[in-house]
Amino acid sequence: MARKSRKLVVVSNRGPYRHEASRGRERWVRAAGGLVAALDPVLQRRGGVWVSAKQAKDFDSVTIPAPHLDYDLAHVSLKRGDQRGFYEGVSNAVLWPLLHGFEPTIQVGEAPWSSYLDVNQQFTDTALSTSGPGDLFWIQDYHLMLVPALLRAKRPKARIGWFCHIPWPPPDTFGILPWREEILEGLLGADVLGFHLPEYADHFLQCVERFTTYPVTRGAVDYRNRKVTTIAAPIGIPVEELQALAIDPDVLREVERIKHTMGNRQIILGVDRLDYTKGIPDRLAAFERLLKKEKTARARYALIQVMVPSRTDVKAYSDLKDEIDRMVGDINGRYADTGRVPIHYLYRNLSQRALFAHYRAADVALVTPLRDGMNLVAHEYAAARTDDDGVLVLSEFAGAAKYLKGAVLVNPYDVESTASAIHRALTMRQSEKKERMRALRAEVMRLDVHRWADDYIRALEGGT
Ligand code: GDG
Repeated sequence: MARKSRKLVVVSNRGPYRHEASRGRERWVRAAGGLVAALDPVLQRRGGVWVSAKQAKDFDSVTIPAPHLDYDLAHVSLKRGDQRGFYEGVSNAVLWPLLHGFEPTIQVGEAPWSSYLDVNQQFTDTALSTSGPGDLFWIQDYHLMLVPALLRAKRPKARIGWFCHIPWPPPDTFGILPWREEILEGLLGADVLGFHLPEYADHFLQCVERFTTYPVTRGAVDYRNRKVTTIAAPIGIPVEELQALAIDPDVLREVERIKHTMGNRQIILGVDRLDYTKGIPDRLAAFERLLKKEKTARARYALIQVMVPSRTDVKAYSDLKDEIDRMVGDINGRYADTGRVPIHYLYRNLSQRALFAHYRAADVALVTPLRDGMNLVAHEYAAARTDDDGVLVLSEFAGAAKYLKGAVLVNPYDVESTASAIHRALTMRQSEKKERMRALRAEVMRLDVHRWADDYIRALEGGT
């Protein structure tokens, strides 16, 4: 594919790959998580540079040409104290729960706001040093909400975009933030602000109306002689590539192995980063409810829960891990038989091949977050099911629920009805399953990540 003339500069806290060198051997590790899953294939196709925080001690803060990548990596070296304050103290302890609407979890009191300012400045400096006039900046997510205005101060004519991978809450929730005006000013340095849902973009504009004096008209803000446009741009996955993976002969062999291991039980699958927004305890409670009310369930159904370690230094996350460990132990203790446990709990990062084998082996995928910007696991499950089999049980509070019409929608807070929905999915007629999965797959194809990126970049280039 022909490369566009304007270089794309993606800026995000977490980079796509980690470089590891030990005992003379080198390797690059790809980070798990929705942002990387979406943007890596886009940059592989289009080229450009990805600016992110240095993840390992042996990185230098210079652009590293990575020979097997079709784009460059540039790194920001953060001091340990800045990293803690910015990442753990502000981004994860305040902004993440705030933007997801988890108000009681927000720890705003002692939050080191100055680290957030400093780190956003450092990202800006690196982005400037790896780019030239005319390049396109695409800033990602809630860690870097001041970067658009900081870039604008140095490159007044640049085209700058920002994308919000998580929800944006209504003004009453956003207004909790002591730095609400600073954040809005930071974002208004951009030309285009992207959100997964029209609803999140509307909430953002309501916040601008409530907390600033800038006029808002038809999806845009009149900001100091510039127009800042908001767009709904639902993210997707690289469908073609992932479908091919799902039917790779090695993956299909692994599918058979998984099914064989689980005996004749139907498989229910959950795949999440460890996070309180993902609703894992509520999901376990719903599965337990099913085991309790359906007498034959323990002989017929098994849950495989894959949970990727995440933010393990943050207390809310280690507490959640303890809670989930206890619940799994408790449910397995009560419902296991010798040689057969109801919950298979994998606390680790699986290879993408193993992950897709699990999608393909699962009769039902449970994607039941309490709140989620989009949720790409839902998309991936549908992409893996080239056989039109399997049922997706999806929370109505995931952004994906607004688009993926073939799913069985649930309210994850309602344990009883979630248990019934799981049972319904497990016992659904083949014809209904096929019809739903076809609808789901058509929608996932429509939302392909390359189309998401093309649409966004077109909007970003639009103003020149
Ligand atoms: C944020 C928003 C939004 C998971 N386990 C393994 C593994 N994964 C990969 C999945 C998927 C990704 O991680 C998770 O993506 P999600 O979208 O579900 O969630 P977040 O990480 O919270 O992402 C979210 C997203 O940004 C994009 O805008 O959809 O709402 O919260 O791709 O496959 N990958 C591998 N092994 C695992 O065990 N290899």
